[in-house]
Amino acid sequence: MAYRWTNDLRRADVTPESLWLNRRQVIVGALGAGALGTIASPAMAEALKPNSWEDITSYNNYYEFGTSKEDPATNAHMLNTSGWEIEIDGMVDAPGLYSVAALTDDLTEEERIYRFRCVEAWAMVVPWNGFELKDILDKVGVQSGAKYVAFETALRPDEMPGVRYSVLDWPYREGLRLDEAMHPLTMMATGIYGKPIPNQNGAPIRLVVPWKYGFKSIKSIVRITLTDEEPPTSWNMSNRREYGFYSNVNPEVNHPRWSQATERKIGGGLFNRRQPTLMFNGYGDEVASLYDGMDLSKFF
Ligand SMILES: Nc1nc2c(c(=O)[nH]1)N[C@H]1C(S)=C(S)[C@@H](COP(=O)(O)O)O[C@H]1N2
Ligand SMILES: [Mo]
Repeated sequence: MAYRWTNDLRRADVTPESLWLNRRQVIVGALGAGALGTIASPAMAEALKPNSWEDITSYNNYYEFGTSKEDPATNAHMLNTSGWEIEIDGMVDAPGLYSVAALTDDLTEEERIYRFRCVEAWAMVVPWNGFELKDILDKVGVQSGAKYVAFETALRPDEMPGVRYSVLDWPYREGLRLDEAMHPLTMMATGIYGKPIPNQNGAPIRLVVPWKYGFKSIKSIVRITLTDEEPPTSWNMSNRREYGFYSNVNPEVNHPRWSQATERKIGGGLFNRRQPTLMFNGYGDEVASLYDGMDLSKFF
């Protein structure tokens, strides 16, 4: 991938005022050409406005702390994130146990405002702070035979009350194809709204892949493994009919129990309406080419 993605969606751009002026290209980039018809509507402005800190940190999915949306905010303080280390192994030149600081110290932290879409058909807009995953992987040297990246969340029964229930096969595991992992949109986030990322959102470091359903964005990562085989992932292991490896946001492929055609943004004000879900969550211009020639109803 030769280019670095630049974030042109900034907080000031998503106020209704600036929308009506000249931020057409921002909207096109964020929502796709299909949205042009409704560009100057308050509903569109609402759909692009970052969610409040309160929304982002009190309505979470982090099953290690319980399965209801309020559980992580109540329980995640139990996780001790000090001295956090990530094991990086498999097909890399420099495998080892790395502190977060060692992996990120010489990288420039960026803010990127991403739309986030959960498989349950709700959405948020989050201003993340963090780094491109690619910059971290480049540091350890990905070997030429590697084709996938596997991730694991910490598994600490003493600090995670939810893991005594076998709702998922712990530790929480996720994976990406190597080209997805190296894509400039793929981030390792360490902050939100310029503050350290709260525990319920995946402290101290979590993945963010904005064109995929939220569950791919694995939290509190302790292990990254480069491999030449598609790695097992927690949701696919728990229900392979409902959750595929790719899990790209796709309004045309429904989850067996929910339509994926529309979404509702969490919080929001007067103009918050159900919106059509966009292919690849609106990031199609950047990522559609990764899937050229693939049948996305088969590789869902
Ligand atoms: N370790 C871990 N990571 C996880 C989850 C989880 O249960 N455990 N839930 C996923 C799901 S389903 C979603 S929608 C997002 C939610 O991220 P947020 O709480 O920051 O909005 O985290 C994802 N990452
Ligand atoms: Mo989710």
